[in-house]
Amino acid sequence: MDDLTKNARGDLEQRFLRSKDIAVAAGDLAGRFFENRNALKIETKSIQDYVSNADKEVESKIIHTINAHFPNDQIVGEESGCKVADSDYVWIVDPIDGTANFINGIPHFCISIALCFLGKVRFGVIYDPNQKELFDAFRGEGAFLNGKPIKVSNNSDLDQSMISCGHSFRIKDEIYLGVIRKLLMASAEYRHMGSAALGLAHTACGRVDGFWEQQINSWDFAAGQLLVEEAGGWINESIPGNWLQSGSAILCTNRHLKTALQKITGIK
Ligand code: LIP
Repeated sequence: MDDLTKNARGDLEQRFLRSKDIAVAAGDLAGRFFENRNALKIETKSIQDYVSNADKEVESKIIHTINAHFPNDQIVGEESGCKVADSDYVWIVDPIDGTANFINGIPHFCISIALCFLGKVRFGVIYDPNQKELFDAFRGEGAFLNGKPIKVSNNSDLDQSMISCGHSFRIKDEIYLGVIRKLLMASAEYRHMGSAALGLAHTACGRVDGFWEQQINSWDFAAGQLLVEEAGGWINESIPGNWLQSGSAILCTNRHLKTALQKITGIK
């Protein structure tokens, strides 16, 4: 954290502490909507890409709370786009990551909140309301699950690995199928779970040995990328400079499987 003044660090710490409360409160609200799924109003954004009134109302609650405490901060939300004018502090919010799971009644989704300061992600928080699991990381200070330190796996054998993968219909099928085939040929297990943020969080705590998706939005990975880094993992250096707007391909893993997974996915 040597590029921060004492005041900036204090301001970030204040936001970090508040972000955990925001994520848990948002997760509890999402959970209430989840219990009352039959009442959801669902819209289709594109092929197999949905949004419900739950996504919008959870995001609105998150934005309202951030604005109340930090009125001059900028907010980038999946459902509402960009709020407020330019600010050194930019919040990146996915109110329900795993929306397709959510609307189908599959209890695998989360709230993902990250903060950028001067263009660098400084902290990330991911809350899974179904498991009551709060993942968090403050840059330079490690990654945690419900307050306990977490680390990526130590597995160095693909034929004993499990890789979390994601896919959207924004990407050509053969790209996804090609990577899955190569994983299977290497005797690697894969899981397609429907939430990039949880795929990154589970990589950070070693439940899976890595996460790959060919193209995801910034709000899907902003928090999880820092969790993986702070848990001793590796994440692709090819994330573009305009990732906040354009999203990115994402590959992350432990240090042992990096080269093998780079070769399988073609992501550096
Ligand atoms: C989802 C990601 C997932 C991806 C889906 C979708 P959402 O985010 O977490 O990895 O494959 O296409 O983008 O839309 O549920 O917030």
